[in-house]
Amino acid sequence: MNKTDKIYIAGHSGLVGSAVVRLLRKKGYTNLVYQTREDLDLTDKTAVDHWFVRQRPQFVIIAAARVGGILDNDTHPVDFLYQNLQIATNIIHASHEHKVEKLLNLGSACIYPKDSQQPIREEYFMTGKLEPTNEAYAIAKIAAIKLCQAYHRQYGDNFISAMPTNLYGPGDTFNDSFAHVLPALLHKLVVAKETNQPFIKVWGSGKPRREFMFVDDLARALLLLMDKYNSPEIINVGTGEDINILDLVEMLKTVVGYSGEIVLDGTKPDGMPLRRLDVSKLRKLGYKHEYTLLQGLTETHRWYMAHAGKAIKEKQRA
Ligand code: GFB
Repeated sequence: MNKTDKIYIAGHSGLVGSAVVRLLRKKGYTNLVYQTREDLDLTDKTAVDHWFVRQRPQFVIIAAARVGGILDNDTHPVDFLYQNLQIATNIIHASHEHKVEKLLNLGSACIYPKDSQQPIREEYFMTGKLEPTNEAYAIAKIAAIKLCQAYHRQYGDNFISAMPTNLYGPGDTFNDSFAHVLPALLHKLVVAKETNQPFIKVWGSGKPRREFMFVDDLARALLLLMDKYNSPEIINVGTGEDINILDLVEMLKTVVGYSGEIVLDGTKPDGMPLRRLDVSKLRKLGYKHEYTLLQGLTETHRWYMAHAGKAIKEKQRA
């Protein structure tokens, strides 16, 4: 991509999209286009088509999706399946119709089978049953990957798909019930500290292992893929390092400065027992993440404290 090429970032205000926009701007890309949710409903095919007619982007990065943590996925399978299918099919089809030079489709590590051998290599895709708690989201992401591959096969379109691991960082959604584990726990710990609660609840057994990537590291990987990767085959994006949930809580307690107890809530699901990506394909392209988990957590905590004062005060009043 050249610095003046027109690049459309779908989902520019979310965790991933905002990191991509930050990095593109920092690198001097001047022709970025995006639209707020109020002004462009990505689940509306006609609206998406009109947007492409007007804007004619040369490059497209799909960071837009209906996302959420394990309970949100489990409780709202229709939203996760239907909305994500619509968003992906509308943007991918419009990108073909309007001759986009290259499209990057963002998948998810949850597309891999529940009982995948670790670390998870790209070729394990479609070789086994999915984790039920996030099956709806995974099916929508799998459909988007297959659609990109179909456009490549039938028309030669350069539509690539990256599979990121669990992401976190500035701009994430922080709340108790529907957020992903890392922002949910960060939020719970800060509130517990501010309100002198003696314990916080951690869902499930605390034993599942996850691989967490700081979102600015993801953005660097995505730009590298836009420059260097031109295959319809999926490619993993992660750190290659995982941690169990209880150890993550201990790190977060240190970062936040909370010394209360941890109580396990066994009524909540564990989800996939293990999930660590094999990132050797990405490494061969010359990529290595920069943030350690501790650095990423510290940075995310700093951002959260600067932005979440209102939420904490509301909690204190409740
Ligand atoms: O991040 P998370 O919500 O989803 O939860 P997944 C990861 C693990 O953390 C699970 C545990 O074992 C949870 O039981 N956990 C402990 C908690 N305490 C909490 C808490 O307070 N909140 C949350 N949310 N979890 C997601 C999918 O799966 O992975 C998405 O739901 C997406 O669709 C993403 O695919 C990559 O990591 O299990």
